[in-house]
This record gives sequence, C-alpha cells and structure tokens, in this order.
Amino acid sequence: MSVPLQSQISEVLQKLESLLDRLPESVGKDVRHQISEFRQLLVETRSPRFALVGRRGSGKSSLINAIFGRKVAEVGHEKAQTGEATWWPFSSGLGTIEILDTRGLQEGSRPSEADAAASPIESIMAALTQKAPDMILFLIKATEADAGIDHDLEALKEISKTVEKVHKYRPPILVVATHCDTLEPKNVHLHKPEGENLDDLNEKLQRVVVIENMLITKFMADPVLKEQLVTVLGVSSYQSWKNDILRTDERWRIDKLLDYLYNELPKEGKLEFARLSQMRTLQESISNRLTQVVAAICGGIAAVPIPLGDIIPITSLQITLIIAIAYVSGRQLSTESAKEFLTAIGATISAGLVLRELARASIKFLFPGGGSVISAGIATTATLGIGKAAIAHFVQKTSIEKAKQVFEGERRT
Ligand SMILES: Nc1nc2c(ncn2[C@@H]2O[C@H](COP(=O)(O)OP(=O)(O)OP(=O)(O)O)[C@@H](O)[C@H]2O)c(=O)[nH]1
Ligand SMILES: [Mg+2]
Repeated sequence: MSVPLQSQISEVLQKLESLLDRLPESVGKDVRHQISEFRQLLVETRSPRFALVGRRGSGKSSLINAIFGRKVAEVGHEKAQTGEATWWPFSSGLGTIEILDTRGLQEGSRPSEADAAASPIESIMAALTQKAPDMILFLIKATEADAGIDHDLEALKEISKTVEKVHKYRPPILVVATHCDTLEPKNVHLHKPEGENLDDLNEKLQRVVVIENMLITKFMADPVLKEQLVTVLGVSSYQSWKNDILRTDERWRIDKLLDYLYNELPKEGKLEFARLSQMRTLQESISNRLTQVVAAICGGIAAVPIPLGDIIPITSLQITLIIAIAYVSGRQLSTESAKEFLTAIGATISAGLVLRELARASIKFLFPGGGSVISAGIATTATLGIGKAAIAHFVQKTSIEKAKQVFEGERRT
C-alpha cells in the first residue's frame, strides 16, 4: 500500500473518530471497535515475519519460494552463514516476507571467545530482540522426522524464550514436514493423484500421517512447546526452475499451509500475505473482512444522530474499500479509478448514492431515531454491495458488467 494512500485513509479514520468523540461513549463504541480493526488491517499493514528453524537442506529456501509461487530465494547450498544473522526480506513484485534463518542455533557451533560478537548465535538473538517473529516455522525432512530431533527442539525453545523475554509473548510454532513426495512409494505423485493406483496412494498418504503423528507426540510431550504448537503439516515444496522459468511444480498441500499461516498472522500481517501468496481464497477472505468492517462503520455512522455530517466519510470509506480490495488483488488503484469503478457498477456518486445519502440524512433529520435505523440499513447494504462487486471484479477477475450485477443483487437482498 502506498504511503500517501495510507495517510489518506488514516486521515479519514481520524476525522471519523473526532466525529464520534462528540457523541456519548455508548453510541460510538461499536464503530470505534471497527475503526480500530480497519486501521490494523489497512493502515498498520506490514510484512509478515517468520523465523525459520531447520537443518541444512531441510527445504527452507524451497518453502519460501513455494509460498510466493515464484523464485525469490536460491535453492541448494547457499554460502555458509558467516557471522551476522539478520531479518532478511524476500520479495516478489507483490510483497515482502521477512525471514530470520536460525540455522546457526541448531548447529550449535559455539564460536571461539575471540569472535563471539559476530557469532551466529549472538546475532540471531540480537535479531529476535530487534523484531519479534509472527511465527516460528520448524522444518524437518519427512524422511528424518524419526532421527534425533531433540537438539532442534532445544533451538526452538531457545528462540521462544528469547521472544517471550523481550516481547512478552510466545510465538506460535508451525511444524512442516517437507519432502513428503520422496516417501515410499516414490513414484506415486501426491500433487497429481489422478490415475495413481489407489492402494499405493493410500500407502504414501498413510506414511505422511504416521510422520505427522510422530511429530505431534514429540511436541505434546514438552510442556512449553505443546502450548505453542499450531499444527504439524506434511508438504512438498518441490519446484524446479530453469533460468527463472518454472519447469516443474510438484507442490503439495502448500495451499493448506498458506491457510494456516494466514490465520495465525496478526491483523497487521494479513493483507500483505494474502497479496503476495496470490491465493484467491485468502484474498477473498481479507476482502470480505474489510467489506464487513467498512459496512459496519458506514452503518454505524449513519445510525449516529448527526444529520448530514456523515455524507463525506461514508463515500470516502467506500472508495477506500475499493482501493484496498484492488490492492489485495495485486493492483494499485488511484482515487479517480476507484470513483470510476463506483460509477461503472451503478453506485454513482454524483447521482444515486449522494441523492440516496441526502435522502437518508433528511429522513434522519426529520425523524430522529426511527429514520436513523432505516438509513443505517441502506448505508450498510450499499457498502456491502460495493465491496462484493469489487471482490468480483478485482479478485475474481469478472467483467465490470458482472460486478454491476453483483452490486445490484446485493441491494435487492
Ligand atoms: N523432493 C523434494 N525436494 C525438496 C523439497 N524441498 C526442498 N527440496 C530440495 O532439497 C534441496 C535443499 O532445499 P533448500 O530449499 O535449498 O534447503 P535449505 O533448507 O534452504 O538449505 P540450506 O540453505 O543449505 O540450509 C534442494 O535440492 C531442493 O530442491 C520437497 O518438499 N521435496
Ligand atoms: Mg536455503
């Protein structure tokens, strides 16, 4: 989201809040709550941060690429970590994830006294102190899940302890069993199960379940890790590129992983994640949430007994909603284009909407109380319609004509 746009939204929200300030606290309480959620989702949006724990070759870089669906990290042997471990931004054109590779902890290679300051362990701890991870991802090769992982679990606990001490919260842990595609029977394709022998396929899936359960048992046996565990998920992240062109995509269950990640992220990280993951269901999910929140705010303002004062904020909020949904889908929309969209779907600002809003305001003016309820309903419905039309057009890529029908359909319900 561009900075000018964010400050523009921030301004509208402040204007609203100062409007609410003039009212008794009970009246604006709900709206205030929605405004604060809107601010978290949109104004305070930032890159998600994941701390990765995983041995060499466990598939950390591949998992980052699998999340983006693009090559943003080098797969294979990267240069050995020398000294500094830091939050490292991985970006596609659509967004950024900050990653902290904590491998140095696991390898436990305590450095000599002389260069302790530059040691990986020290710098991992410094990075964790500087910024808290939203989540810890623990990666383990499915084929190595039964090998002694106690040392790895110690690294996990070390990270959790540091984060808790500094940031006063325990990050959720997601365990990812990678390389599931390499389990026996090797020639059975998990990512393309059609046409595979059912018995063979089930045998392979059963092996995944056994590994997941083994890891769950291991985590549940530890009183600290048990509390932080979100889930254990077997996946395949395998993709192969030739000159940055994707030639093989054998990802399996990455969509499910993306769902978990999205759900565990704090509100501030969700928008960016939905955008960069390019996953339509996540983009729909956050767009629907934004629509609900904005509709509730608009309805709330309309229900508040201030005649006329609500016209400007409601329209600017609806425009903001359109810009936000377009952004989630990967587009940057100007205020002008958002207004054009409103016109195109028939929610004309110059005619219908303003007239309706004026009518609404005067109803309220004439019949304080009863009129507010009616107008709040109209404001909510119109906003829901605009949000759904924007989702149809920008996220689901339907035509403007179809988006218009969605808007009209919503108003009729
Ligand atoms: N078949 C299969 N191969 C994978 C999978 N994930 C990673 N690989 C392969 O495993 C190798 C190591 O993967 P990386 O993603 O580079 O592992 P890493 O953890 O980043 O390794 P370091 O950076 O060296 O610590 C590469 O050849 C990947 O293609 C997977 O789920 N299935
Ligand atoms: Mg790597």
